[in-house]
Amino acid sequence: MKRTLLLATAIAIGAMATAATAAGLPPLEQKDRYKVGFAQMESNNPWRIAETKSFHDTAESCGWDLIATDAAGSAAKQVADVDSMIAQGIDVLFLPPREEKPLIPAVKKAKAAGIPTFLVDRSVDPNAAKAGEDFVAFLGSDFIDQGKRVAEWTIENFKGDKGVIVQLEGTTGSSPANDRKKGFDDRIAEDGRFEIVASQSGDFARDLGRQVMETLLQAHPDVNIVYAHNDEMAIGAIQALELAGRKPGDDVLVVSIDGTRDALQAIIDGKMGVTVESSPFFGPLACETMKRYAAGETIEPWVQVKDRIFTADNAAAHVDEAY
Ligand code: GYE
Repeated sequence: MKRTLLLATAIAIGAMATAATAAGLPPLEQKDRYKVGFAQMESNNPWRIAETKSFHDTAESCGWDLIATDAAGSAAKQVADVDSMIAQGIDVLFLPPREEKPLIPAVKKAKAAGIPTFLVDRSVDPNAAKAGEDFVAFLGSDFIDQGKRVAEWTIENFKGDKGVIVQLEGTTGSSPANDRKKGFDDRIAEDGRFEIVASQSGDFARDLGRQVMETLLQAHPDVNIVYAHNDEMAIGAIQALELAGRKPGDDVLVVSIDGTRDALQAIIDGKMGVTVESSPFFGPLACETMKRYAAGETIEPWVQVKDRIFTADNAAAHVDEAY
C-alpha cells in the first residue's frame, strides 16, 4: 500500500515536472515553506501599501518566507530588486511590473534561473513576453472593462448637453493606463455628447494629479467631467478644482477607478460620482494560485479578478472596510 502510494506520488511528480517543462515553465516543488519574492514598484499611495500588506498578511498562513522590496517608483530599481531576489535563491516571484516593457528582461531572467513568476496587478507587453511561456500567469483585473464601465456610468449619469472631459492618465507605459484609456475612450466616443479635450499622465499619484489638473483647468476652463485612471489622481483633481473655486460633484463630475477609502468618502460627500473597484488584496489569490501550480495544475494565463462598482448607492456600506 505504502509502496504503491509512493510510486503513484513519484509518477505524479514526474508528470508535473514534464507538464511544466513541456510548457517551457520552471516547475514548483510542493513543500511546507517557500522563499517568496514580492518586488513592489512604489509605496506612495494607499493602494500599493494595501497590496504589500496583503502579501505580508498572507505570508505566515501560506508558508512564505517573504522578501519584499520597494522600487520607489523606478522601473530600473525594480529590475535590480528582481536581480537581487534571483541571487538570493527565491522559489517563486510575484511581480507587479511598473511599466509594460522595462521589466521583460527581469521576467525572462527569473525563468532562466528556474523561478516561476506570477505577474500581479499589472502585466507586460504581450508581444514580448507570454503567460504560460515566459511567466506562469497574470493575476489581475480587466482594465479595459474598468474604463468601459466608467464611461457607461458617465453616459448614464451625466446631466448636461455637452460633456467636456479631462482625462488624468496613469503611469505612462503601464498596462492599467493603456487599457483604462482604451476602454473609456472607445465607449465614450459612441456618444456624440462627449469630447475628451485633454488627456495627460498624472503617474497614478495624488499630488501630480493635482498639479496636472491645475494646468489643464487653465487651458480648459469649460471642463465639466474629470476621468482619472485611479482614485489618488481623482482626489488630487478635486483639490485643484476646489482651489479654483469649482464645485466637484456639482459643476464637475469626477469619475475614477480603485475604491480607496478617500474615494468612497468623496462619493459620500457628493464630490465624486463613481469609482470602479480594482482590488489590491492579492495575497490570498497569490497563495492559492501558487499552490495550484505546485500541485501540477496548468494555470489559466489570466487569473481574472472581478470588480465591483461604488456609487452613492453603496459607498457608505463599504467605506469602513476600504483601505
Ligand atoms: O489602480 C493604482 C496603482 O496596477 C491596478 O496601480 C494597479 C493600479 C491601481 O498604483 O492605484
